[in-house]
Amino acid sequence: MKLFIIANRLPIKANRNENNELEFTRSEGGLTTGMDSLSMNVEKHWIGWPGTYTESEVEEKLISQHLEKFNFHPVFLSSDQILNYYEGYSNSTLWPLCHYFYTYVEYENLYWNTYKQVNELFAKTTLDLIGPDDIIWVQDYQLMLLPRMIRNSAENVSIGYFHHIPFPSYELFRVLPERAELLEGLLGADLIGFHTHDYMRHFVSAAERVLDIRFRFDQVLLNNRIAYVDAFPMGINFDLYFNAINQPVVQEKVDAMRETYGKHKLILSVDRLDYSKGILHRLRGFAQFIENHPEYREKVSLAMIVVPSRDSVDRYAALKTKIDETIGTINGKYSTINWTPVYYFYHGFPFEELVALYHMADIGLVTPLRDGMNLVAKEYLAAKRNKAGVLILSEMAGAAIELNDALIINPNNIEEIENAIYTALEMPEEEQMRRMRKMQQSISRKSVNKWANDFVNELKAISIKNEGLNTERIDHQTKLKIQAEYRATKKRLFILDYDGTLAPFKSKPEEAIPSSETYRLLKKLASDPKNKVVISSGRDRDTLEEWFGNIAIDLAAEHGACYKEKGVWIDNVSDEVPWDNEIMEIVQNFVDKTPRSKIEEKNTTLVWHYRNVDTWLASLREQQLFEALMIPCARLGLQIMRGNKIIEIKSPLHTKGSEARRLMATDDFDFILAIGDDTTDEDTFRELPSNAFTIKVGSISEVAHYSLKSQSKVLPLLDIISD
Ligand code: GDG
Repeated sequence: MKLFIIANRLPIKANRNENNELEFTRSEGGLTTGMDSLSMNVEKHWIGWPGTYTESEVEEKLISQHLEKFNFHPVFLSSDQILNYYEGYSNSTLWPLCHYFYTYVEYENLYWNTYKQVNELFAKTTLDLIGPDDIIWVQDYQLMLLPRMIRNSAENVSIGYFHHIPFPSYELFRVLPERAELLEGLLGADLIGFHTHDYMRHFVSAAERVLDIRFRFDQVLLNNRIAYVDAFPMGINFDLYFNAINQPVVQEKVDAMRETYGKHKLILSVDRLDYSKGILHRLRGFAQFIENHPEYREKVSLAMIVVPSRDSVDRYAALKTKIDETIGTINGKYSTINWTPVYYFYHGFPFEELVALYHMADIGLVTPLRDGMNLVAKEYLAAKRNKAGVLILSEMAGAAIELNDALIINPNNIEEIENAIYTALEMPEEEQMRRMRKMQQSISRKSVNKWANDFVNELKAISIKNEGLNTERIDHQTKLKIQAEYRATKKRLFILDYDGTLAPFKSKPEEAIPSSETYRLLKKLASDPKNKVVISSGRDRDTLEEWFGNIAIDLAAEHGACYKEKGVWIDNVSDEVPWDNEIMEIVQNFVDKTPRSKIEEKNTTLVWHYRNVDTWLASLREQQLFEALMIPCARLGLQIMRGNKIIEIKSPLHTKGSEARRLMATDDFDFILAIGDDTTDEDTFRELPSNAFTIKVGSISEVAHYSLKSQSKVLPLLDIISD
């Protein structure tokens, strides 16, 4: 078993140096640390872009050969692909949307087409490498289509996906023209992880509404595979930051910085250049603080590290200019001979210097307008070994859910930032230490190691569950076994459901007319005198008679309220409809207030159909209707049944189960086969003896012995076994 981690970038960068030789630089991000610490004994492989362009196949080969020694598998991309897939669809469409910067979203067909193309390239590389027992873990929004693409060619492989940025609410996500493809793409995974429960909730609601599927809390049944969603808040390598100050080189840096900054209090902020990080809000908050608190002038400075990122994208370049200007204005206005209010660094720092700054800073100021998690906040806390300090943290960062001993602010309120800086500066050291220790305890337990282990362990457990589901399907051996029994027996009973079984389930029931293949097969079965063939359906008598009246089979309409045997229709119940005006009015009222739902009146059953209703509204109305009907139906002794996108109100005297009982009593059958897709068919399965072949179509059932993956497999199955 191998673990494949698939991310946009490999944790290594290939480059040509001045002498035109290939050079490789490792980058040890949080993800690499998390993966390295997986407790399970598994061979790890990475798939991703190596960070360089090359047109030469020879060079590609050279790079691949070098990287493969470390189990790194490169996906080579052209500069156009990076422009349109990475800077384009990923960073100019998905990124602003997921961070609620709605007006920044760019819609370009070229972006989307390249995004699909690059995801396909990743899929191809992956499929060439993986075996059936391997685990695949896809990382982040650049590869949202990948889980489905892999699943399409490797049905049973175990796939996880983690979304590192926020998942927006449905109302926002729906604006994307490609929303359905993206959600479908993610649902190719067995486990979809987010940093917080809120993102998870948003994803579930978007998937339900866009794809018309229904989750049971954290899981959804898709084609005999259950996909799960869960929250895994990502942590950091706590020990690395906590122990850093013990390294002499870090201590030296701290001492040197002390010299530079004198006795000033130091506020620190660290981010990649991004509009989601609230950098301008932070500067305004700090400026307002020094304006309104002159007593702190010359006593506190803000050290702001901005790591260059995506600055070839116009919007980022514009942000950079604005930051430069704002800092210029603040420093121009408030600087003195002895004091610079804002120290600004537009470059990355080596780890030792960054951690020294974390350790030294009196305040960590983290003010994103939206942030999936924000690891800087956690790193700042971890670097404070026996050292006081206050974290000011935006409530819009995923980390705010865990770090409630920070000073939590809303970055859109500049006054809150100003006040929090004041509170932090005035906070007694004892209280600082108390809050710090509590948060350190929490982040040391929830490290990045735990994050990676939790995710992979859950993914493995899900794969085992999904494997279990798959083994219940009918394989070739089972088909032969049924066929052998068929041949060896003389009195056979077939109980066949119609909609979703003999015919595909249609949103408009009148469109589900029998195909010529259905007729051919029914006639084939009926032509053997040893067979008794019954279509047992919820449909009304007239429809069944119209479709099948001319074939020598039996029929049971409206769940057995009436049935046709040897060419004669027999009523099981009186002609009178069992419901009254009150019930009719209730259902009618629900039709009126639920767009796209409808009522169907059969002889003995009243049906409320909601197949075409928005999923969220449908589940609300279904529950409300169920409750509204309970008392009136109890008064009349009626049964309320939840079916496939319907609620039925009917007499409890006849069900598909009672019909099965009746059929069983008509002869001494030595071969029974029942097949159906709905919960009502489970009533049939329940009544049959244990040696009957009971087959559920489309999903797994606790009652049926076998399952078929889809309706399209039903007719071929019946054909084979009756040969
Ligand atoms: C995305 C999501 C989510 C920064 N400057 C320097 C430096 N860094 C390192 C930090 C930290 C990382 O970069 C930044 O991580 P964040 O989590 O703060 O933010 P994003 O880059 O936007 O990450 C985010 C994350 O994915 C994980 O899921 O938390 O919400 O947007 O580790 O230390 N490292 C060094 N020098 C620097 O100057 N050495």
